[in-house]
Formats: sequence, C-alpha cells, structure tokens
Amino acid sequence: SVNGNAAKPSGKKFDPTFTQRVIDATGPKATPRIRQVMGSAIQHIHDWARENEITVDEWMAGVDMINKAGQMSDEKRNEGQLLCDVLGLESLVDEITYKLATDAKDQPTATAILGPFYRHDAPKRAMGDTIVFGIENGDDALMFGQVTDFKTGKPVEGAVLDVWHTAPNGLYEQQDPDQPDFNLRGRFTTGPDGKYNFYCLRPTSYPIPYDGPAGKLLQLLDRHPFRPAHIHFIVSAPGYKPIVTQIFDRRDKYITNDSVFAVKDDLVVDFVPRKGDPKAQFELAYDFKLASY
Ligand code: MBD
Ligand code: FE
Repeated sequence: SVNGNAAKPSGKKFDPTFTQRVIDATGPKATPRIRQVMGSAIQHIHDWARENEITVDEWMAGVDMINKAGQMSDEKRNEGQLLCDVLGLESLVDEITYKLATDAKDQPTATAILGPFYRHDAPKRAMGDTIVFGIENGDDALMFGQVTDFKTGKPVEGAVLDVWHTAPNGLYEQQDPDQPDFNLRGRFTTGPDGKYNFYCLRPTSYPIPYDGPAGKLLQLLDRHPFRPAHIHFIVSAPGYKPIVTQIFDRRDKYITNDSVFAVKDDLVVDFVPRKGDPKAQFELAYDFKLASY
C-alpha cells in the first residue's frame, strides 16, 4: 500500500511457478554473490510487477526513462545515479556500508553519499588557501578543524581533505561554463598537528538537475528538487579508512527535507559570524575522526 492507497488487484491469478523458473535459469558458473543478489532482485521485481499489475505500457515508460537517463549521461552528468538518489537508494547503500564498517566502539565521522558531481584530481592547495575564484555574490567562510584517529584522539598527519561545493547560482563548476575549471574544489593535506583550514563559501541550497528523468520523476511524485546547503568531503589518510561525507548548514530551509535524503544529525553544522577577517564573514569549525584499518 502506498500512502494508504492499496493496490486494487484484479483478482487474476498469475503462473505461480514462473518466477522460480527464471531464478533457476541461473547457471552453475554464476558466483554465489551474483546468484544471491540477482535471485533476490528477480523475486522482488516480479513480486512488485504482480502486486501492482504493471502493464506493458507502464513497463515501457520505465524502460524509456532508463534509456533516456543513459543517453544523457556523460562525465558531467550521471543521470542514473541521480535517479537512484531521488529514490533514496544511494543514501540507503551509504547507511548499509557505514553500519557494516562500524561497531559500537567504532564511531568515526558519519558518512554521506558521494553524489554525481565529484571530480578526481582537484588541485592540491596550500593550507589556508581559498577554493573560491571569481565569485562576488557569495558569503565567504573559513572552515577549520582537525583530523584525528577516533580511537586514540591523536592527530592524523598526511590526511587529505578533498572538498567540493556549488556556487551561489546552484551549479558545480563542471555544469557552469562561467566558472573556472576546478572552481570551488581543492585538496588540502594536514601536517603533524592534523589541523586544516581553508576559505570557501557558506553554501546555499540548490536544485539537483531536474531537466531529465530524475526531474520528471520528482514532478510525478509531486516533490521539489532542492538539496540543503552542503559541502562535500572525501577525507583519506595512509593507514585509515577513507570517509566520503557532507556537512549541512543547520539554518537551511531544506535541512529536514533533502531531495536525496542524505542529512544525518552528526553532519549538521553551525556557521558563525567571524570577526576581524576581511576575507570571511563566517567561520565553521569541524573535526574529522578516522578509523584505522
Ligand atoms: C548533489 O549535489 C548531490 O550532492 C547529490 C548527493 C545528489 C545530487 C546533487
Ligand atoms: Fe552536492
């Protein structure tokens, strides 16, 4: 039942042996994991189609959506990932992966989804540098903190913070011909004290791309495309498990209503006014805790 509207089945009976026959077509050389995961997927997809009495026209509309997503995807646009995101799937697998890697004593910084806009090879920048170029209409912020080993509390030397966020116009640099290459991205490496600091913008909420199938789906579901203001990080260090995460501005209008369901309490932060710094009106303190291998 969806929103209390239970499917109204016709009462027709479908061949009860069909799904098992499809699962059993799996050959002996399939790996145990493929056998398990695909057998389960076939079962769930068939049950879903039967329960909702999916028609050929409805199924074909879904196929068109998937094909469209593939056709419009390239290195600047991962529409398949975006479709998963609006369905909560990337956030769910993030939660599963984090919980599998974490036990009661093991509480490193919470993870959050990577999203479709990460770029490898962001410029390495010196500690204290800015990642903001050619943007006049943003609120500048200094972000700082320390990377520590969560078990010992000791600073982590050689930790790399790979950071990225959108411009105030709601676009990542690769979506926006008016921004310089790798704008609002950078990699910062900690010294022996594990500390980091850099200038960025206090980010703004923005809509995920909604001119494709993911946007169409949001429209059909009567949902908005906005994400709360966020900054992405991959924090890695030799001997430690890398953390993919995001931090979110507590004051954002969409903080409880993220279109891709990525917000976690531990990742909600407070930007505060910064005094006496001509380079930034706001500051944000945040520490990252890593788990060793
Ligand atoms: C984003 O900017 C993002 O971070 C995620 C997770 C999904 C879509 C757009
Ligand atoms: Fe993002």
